[in-house]
Amino acid sequence: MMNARYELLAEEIETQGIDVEDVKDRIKRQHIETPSWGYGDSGTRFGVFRQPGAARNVYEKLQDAATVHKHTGIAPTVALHIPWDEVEDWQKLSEYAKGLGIGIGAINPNLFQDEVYKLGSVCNTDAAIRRQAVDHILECVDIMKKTGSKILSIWLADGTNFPGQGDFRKRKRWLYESFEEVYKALPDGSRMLIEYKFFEPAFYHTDLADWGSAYVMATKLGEQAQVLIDLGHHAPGTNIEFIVAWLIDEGKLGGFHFNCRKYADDDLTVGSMNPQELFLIYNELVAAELDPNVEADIAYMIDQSHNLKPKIEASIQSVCNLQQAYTKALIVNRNALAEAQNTGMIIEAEEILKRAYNTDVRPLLEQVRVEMGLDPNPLRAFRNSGYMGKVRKERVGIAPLRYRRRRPCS
Ligand code: PSV
Ligand code: MN
Repeated sequence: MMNARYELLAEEIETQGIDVEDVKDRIKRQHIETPSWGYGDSGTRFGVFRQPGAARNVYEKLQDAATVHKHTGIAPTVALHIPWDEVEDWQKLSEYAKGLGIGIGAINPNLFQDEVYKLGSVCNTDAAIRRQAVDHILECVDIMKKTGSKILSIWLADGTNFPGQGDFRKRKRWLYESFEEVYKALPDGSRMLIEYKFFEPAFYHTDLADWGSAYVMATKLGEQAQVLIDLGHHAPGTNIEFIVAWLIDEGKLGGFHFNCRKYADDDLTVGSMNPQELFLIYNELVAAELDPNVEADIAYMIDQSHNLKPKIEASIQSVCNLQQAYTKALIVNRNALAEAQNTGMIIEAEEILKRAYNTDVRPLLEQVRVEMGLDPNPLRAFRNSGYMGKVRKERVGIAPLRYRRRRPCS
């Protein structure tokens, strides 16, 4: 079934020499991973707000992730955080995910909540604590083997709060030693993604502060180590799309944590406030994707905990925002852009990007969804499905502490 709005848009895209069928194929192959921690009750350090029907354990989180995939068609994996999502039988959990039509994605160790990590994990001055941290990451490597996950995604809370508190060079060497041990244990064909963040919970320095420090570690470790960009982990004004381009060019961009920041590491919906920045990031990603000389394998993951919005709806909305940004980047007239860049036509270059960004791609996305056998409006379809009413009745009682994210409440 074709609609007139789609046909008009397809024609406009084709007149720029862009193959609409190719654009649609790429949209259908987009893969966004949602995080298990986006489905359980969570909050900020000021409090946790409960949502009736929120997932109480990892099995229910998988059910919700599968529901997001069912309505969007492009969210077939879910990231786990250990020990929040720890189970006795990993085989059983993988089978359960498979039965729901999804897979287990990245495994995220937790090196920040245990009492012993107060003064750091792999950068702690105490060798026994560093050992405990490495053992925990190795346990996560083991979980990768049991679940078939190909990605170990590491973020450290390590850092210091006061000048003189730590020896930067010593800490760097401890960090590398620990990562090296983990790297050697990685299963074949898997990757270790190193996530940086320049603040919080440490505010004087963090040991992996920026893409440069993550890049140094990933380069020293080898091919299986790459950098992960979390959109919430940069200083205001940072040109993230430039970082994206550089890391891709060095073969070191391994993955994303999508979210949206206004001030700091906010869990806001990706693209909710700065959709143009998201488009410019995707513009670099698509430029690389279409370049036959670039080899990149990038894991696109969301890192958002929804405290105020209904969780599943917020996940569907986030996935759709990413789909929209990707689509707009796919319809950039790249030949014309290269020509404008090569001839110093600054206004033309900017207008070419704006033309794509300002295009209402919704008719194209609706057409793609229909071709994928989906409802053209995923959010509406979810709301009409009766899923929330059903789980609200089934999911009574509070999740045990270990399943909750951020500040646990009593
Ligand atoms: C830290 O702020 C972070 O971005 C890391 O990715 C963690 O794993 C995640 O949030 C969950 O707290
Ligand atoms: Mn993150």
